[in-house]
Amino acid sequence: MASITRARIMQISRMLRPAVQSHQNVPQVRIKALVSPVASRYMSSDVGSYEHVLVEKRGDGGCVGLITLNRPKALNALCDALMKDLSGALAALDADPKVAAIVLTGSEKAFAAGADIKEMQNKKFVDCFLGGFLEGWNFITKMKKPVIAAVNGYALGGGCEVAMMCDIILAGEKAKFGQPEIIIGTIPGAGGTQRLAKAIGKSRAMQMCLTGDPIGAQQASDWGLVSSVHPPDQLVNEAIKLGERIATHSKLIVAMAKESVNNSFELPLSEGLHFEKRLFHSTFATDDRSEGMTAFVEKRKPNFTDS
Ligand code: DAK
Repeated sequence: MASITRARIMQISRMLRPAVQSHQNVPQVRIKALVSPVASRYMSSDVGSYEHVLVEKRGDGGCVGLITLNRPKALNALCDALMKDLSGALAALDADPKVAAIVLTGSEKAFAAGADIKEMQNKKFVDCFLGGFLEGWNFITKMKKPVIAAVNGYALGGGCEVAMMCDIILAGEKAKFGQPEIIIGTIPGAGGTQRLAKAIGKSRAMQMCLTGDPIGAQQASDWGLVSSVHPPDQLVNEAIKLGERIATHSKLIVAMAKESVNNSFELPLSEGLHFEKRLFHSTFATDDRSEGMTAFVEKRKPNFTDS
């Protein structure tokens, strides 16, 4: 794989910015260049091998991409280099036509214990504000394909926020979700006061952010933060099975459904409903909508072509 320098990524990104802004179609092979200039600082130049994440393809025909955060000595603390690796791995799997869903996991002890406190320790306000410190983590939410977080162990601070940027969260029985930033004199900065409040409600989010105390997997399930809880050693397989189930559908229509659900967090209800209706109408311009309904009527399995 030819290596691409950061300067080259920035150059391509600048060249494409007008096209992106005017919503023109840009081929998927240029996916790296579609990432915003801020996010591009996290881009890896090599889509195949990484220092801090492991990438595999699992499931039927390799239809599920599996990314394992792999910085065990630091409990997968999300240092800048790890986030850069994660961005590269996600972008590569999102662009891979064989992959229908992506599972993101860590170790049994830690999904991720937060942003790297040692990298933050000596920062000053001016470094953070003018340097755009930790900006660009949102790249996780820009994936077209569903991203499933399989959380074992600690998901704290930025770790909990990364899990919440995913589309679905499955938890191992010993998972711990928390926003402990208050304990180290700061507040969540990547969705811990926003996505968490939307997921579990104001009172519970307030309690977690103001005490810094974590909640267990069952509590997270009862509060609606996670979809289901599994024995730790079966968690990743369960997530892959879920990815395989999604992979039986049209990738194109799955991407539309994902976009529409995600827009429910961004838009007022009337606009969200309008957006949903327009996307629903749009499915009638696809071969897969036609194939799906025809297959139902003919009592056979659909043969989707993602078109
Ligand atoms: N950063 C750096 N190193 C960490 C770490 C972290 N978050 N968490 C753990 N480690 C390291 C420890 O320093 C230790 O390293 P050594 O001392 O061995 O070199 C090693 O991992 C093992 O940790 P412990 O010895 O502490 O292990 P224990 O089992 O005793 O305790 C623990 C596990 C998870 C309870 C504990 O490590 C802990 O409390 N960790 C810190 C959790 C935390 O406070 N997390 C929140 C960090 S603040 C933003 C994006 C993101 C963020 C902000 C803005 N923007 C987009 C603007 C996020 C902020 C945060 O996440």
